[in-house]
Order: sequence, then C-alpha cells, then structure tokens
Amino acid sequence: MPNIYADMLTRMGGELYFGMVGPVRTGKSTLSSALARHLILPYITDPYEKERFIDELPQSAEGKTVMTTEPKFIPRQMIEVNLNQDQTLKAKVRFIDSVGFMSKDALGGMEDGKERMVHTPWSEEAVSFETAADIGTNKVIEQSGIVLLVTTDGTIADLPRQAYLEAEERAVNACRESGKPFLIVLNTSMPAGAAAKETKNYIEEHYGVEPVILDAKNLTLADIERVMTKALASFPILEIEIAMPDFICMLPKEHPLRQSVLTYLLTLKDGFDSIESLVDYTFEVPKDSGIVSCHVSNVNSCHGTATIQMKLEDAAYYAYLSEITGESIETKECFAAYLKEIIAERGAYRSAIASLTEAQEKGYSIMLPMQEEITLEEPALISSGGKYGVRMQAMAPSVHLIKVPVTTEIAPIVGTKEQAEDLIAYIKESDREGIWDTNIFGKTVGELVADGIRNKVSLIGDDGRAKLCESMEKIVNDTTNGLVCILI
Ligand SMILES: Nc1nc2c(ncn2[C@@H]2O[C@H](COP(=O)(O)OP(=O)(O)OP(=O)(O)O)[C@@H](O)[C@H]2O)c(=O)[nH]1
Ligand SMILES: [Mg+2]
Repeated sequence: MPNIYADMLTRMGGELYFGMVGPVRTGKSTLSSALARHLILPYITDPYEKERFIDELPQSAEGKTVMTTEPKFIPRQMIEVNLNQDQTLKAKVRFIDSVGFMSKDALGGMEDGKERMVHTPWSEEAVSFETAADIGTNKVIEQSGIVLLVTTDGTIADLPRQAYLEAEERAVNACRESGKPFLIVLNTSMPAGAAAKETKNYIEEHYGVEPVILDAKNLTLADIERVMTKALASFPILEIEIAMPDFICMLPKEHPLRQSVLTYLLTLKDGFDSIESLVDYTFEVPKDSGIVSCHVSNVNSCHGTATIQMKLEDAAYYAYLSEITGESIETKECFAAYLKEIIAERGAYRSAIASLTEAQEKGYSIMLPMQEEITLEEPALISSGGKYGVRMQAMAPSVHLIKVPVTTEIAPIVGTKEQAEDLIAYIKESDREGIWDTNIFGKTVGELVADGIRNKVSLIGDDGRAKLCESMEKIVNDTTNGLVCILI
C-alpha cells in the first residue's frame, strides 16, 4: 500500500488531490468522508484539530432529496499527513465533494416551483442547481489530480438505477472532455448483489471502463487499496518503449518487415490513454505482417512508462541474410556453417587483396602459395663423390600479378577539316568529367576507350599467355645464371 501512495504522489506532484463528481444521490459525500476518515484523520494529532476536522466532514442524507448544494473541500486547508506508520511518506491529501448532476426524480432541484439557487466558490451570485453542477464539476475536475466519478446501482438512496443514467453519462462526458485521469466508483449497499453486477456490465459496455465496486458506508482498507490501484492505473501513459529483435535495425528502411512493423505501430499510436488501457489492450497483429505477437511488460505506474515486447518472425531475418549473402540461409546452423566457410576463405582473400594492392603500387607482386598447395615429390637417392644423400623436390604454384599500362587511342574520321575541328571544339567544350559521356557516332568516349583496351588485351591469345607463363617459370626457377631472353 505505501508503494501505491508513493507512486500516486510522484504522479500527482506531491499532493493527493481527489475530486468527487457524479450524479446527485450516489454517495459522493459518504465516500469523501469515509476516505478522509481513513486517510487523513488518523494522522491529525491535535485533539482540537481532530474535532474540527470531523465537524467539517460533508453531510450525507437519506432519501431522494439532494444534500450537497455547494462544493466542499476536505480538509478546508491542505494539510500534510503521514501516509505510513514509520512517517517516511508525507503528503498533502485533499478531497473536493461536488454538487452532482441532477438525477431523475431526485428532489431539491426546485424550490417554490422555481429552480433552486445555490452558491459556489466560483461565482459571487447564486446560480441554478444545474449551473452549479456544470461549473462545479468542471472546476473540481480541473483542480483535482484525479477524479472519482461516483455512481450507484440504485441500492443506496431511494432512487432506482434508471434515475441516474442521464446524469451519469453527463459526468462521464465531462471527465472524458477534461482529459484528466478518472475512475468510476460503483457505490452499492450490496457489492456482491445482482444489481451491482448488472450495473458493472452496463458501465463496461457503455463507457468501456471497469468500475471499482464498493460500499462507501462500510469502506474498508482493502476498498481503498483497490481505489488507489485503479486510480494509479488511470493516469496517462507517458512513454512506451518498443522492444523487438535487434535484427530489425539491420534491415533497410524500405524492407517489408520494417514497413509493416512501422505501420502496425502507427495504428497503436492513439490506442492507449491510460496505463490501464495499455495493460488491458488486446494486440491484434495483422496476418502475414511478420509480427508474431506483442505483449506489455515493465509497467511502471509511478513514472507512466511501459514496454511493448514485439516478437518477429525469424524467417524475415533469414530471408534478409539469404538476400545479402546470396546463399540459402534458413537456420542458425546454416548461418554458422556459412560463417565458418567465409572465415576459412578470408585468409586467402586477404593475401590476394594485399598482393593486388602491391601490384597496383609497385607494378609487380607475387601471391605466395598456401601450404596445402605445395606438392612434395617422392624422396630420391643421390650420390656425390662417393657419398649419398636424399633429394626431395617441392612444387607450388605462385601467382604473379603484373601491372602493364595499356595504351589505346580513338581516332574517328569525321570528314572535312572543318568537321574535324568542330569535333575538337565540341570535345573541348565538354567538362573533364563529362568527356566520358561525349557521344561520337553513337558511342560515348568511355565506351570507345574501353573497346580499345579490350581489343588490345585480347591480342594476347591463349598461346601467348601460355608462353608468358612458361617464360615466367624459367625466370623464377632458372635466373641464377643471369639473363633470360624472351622471344615472342
Ligand atoms: N447502504 C449504503 N448506503 C449508502 C452508501 N453510500 C451512501 N449511502 C447512503 O445514500 C444516501 C446518499 O448518500 P450521500 O453521501 O449523501 O450521497 P451524495 O451523492 O453526496 O448525495 P448529494 O449530495 O445529494 O448529491 C445516504 O443515506 C447514505 O447513507 C453505501 O455504500 N451503502
Ligand atoms: Mg453530497
């Protein structure tokens, strides 16, 4: 219980300020008094103060006649009370008992055939009962931190349930329009009775909220705890964290899964106006959206925060992995096997990149063989000057990268001298970058140069390449005696 108070205090900025609104003859004054007796009275130590406090509690009355004709603040001045025995939780607690909306068949709204005029703290002159209820309800809602809308099943005063319906709806609308957190208290002399059950169903169906059922005349600490818990849950949700698998961040923005997650989240945006509405929310995940389920966790009523845990289909993740790797990856095991393969290839790939860079920079580079590429011939017996030994020959492929500048030229014949000069001027006019796209007889300069290079390189046919390899082999293996002459 102290935790609920602590959380309430945080949400209500250090003051527990409750407004009582609703139709007349529902037990608002009874409930205000009962709550004040439980929450404030035990902590007033001065006997004089205590007596004055009791005297000032709102009056309730039997029958059909309206009792409260002006709003009442309990206590009159905000006083600080201890909310727990060890006095660690101090708070200002206050209730405002308001003039209710006139229920059908209630008496006291008229006096001598005219509407009864009542006083409110918000205007100097007396106003009609209806105006007092209207202005008063809105003012009470505005001033309080949380609103308790008190209604009944028709078992507490001499009015049937039917008599309250219209005024109850007005009160609910006033609370809704204010945007203030509110809860409906269903006051009944028989909390377990059929009338209470029926009224509870009506409230749930009609207003979409679950009321707290209690007997204000016999209020218990357990009732207060239920009211406080519900009150806390009716505060707005301030921050919702969406937790989903990290891989969603790896997906490109336009990926269908990211899009469907975003679209679904946008549909939820206005769905929760209170902590309770979030906790009770039934997530209906669209079919084929890639979202498996959603559920709420980490609800922090004190700070108004919660997390929506979103479970996504792993298939989308694997589909994306397959897309970027070009391999079929459908399970964790597949992905691990793929990684192993990549890591094994990485060594060779790195040395190839290093050799390529060296060839680019220095004009020549050699990729040394991996150990598994080296072949060892059978050991052979050798003799020299009467002594014997063993000869073993090893063979390994080494890859040689040679940077060879290729020259090519484009020399289109255009016709007359003027036409050739015009073409020179046209090419010169193009900027340096744009020159590649300059069109000469249907082909760009870039395409013509690429064609020229391709033609040149293709002149070294398979024979020429084989000879070059042979020559290189000789250079590499037999250069000990000096010059090697290559004839092409
Ligand atoms: N048995 C029972 N009677 C109740 C309960 N709450 C209120 N009553 C009775 O219902 C009658 C009206 O209660 P009030 O507290 O005066 O109601 P109210 O909403 O303040 O009425 P107005 O000030 O006239 O608008 C009184 O006779 C109360 O004793 C309850 O929970 N159980
Ligand atoms: Mg009253």
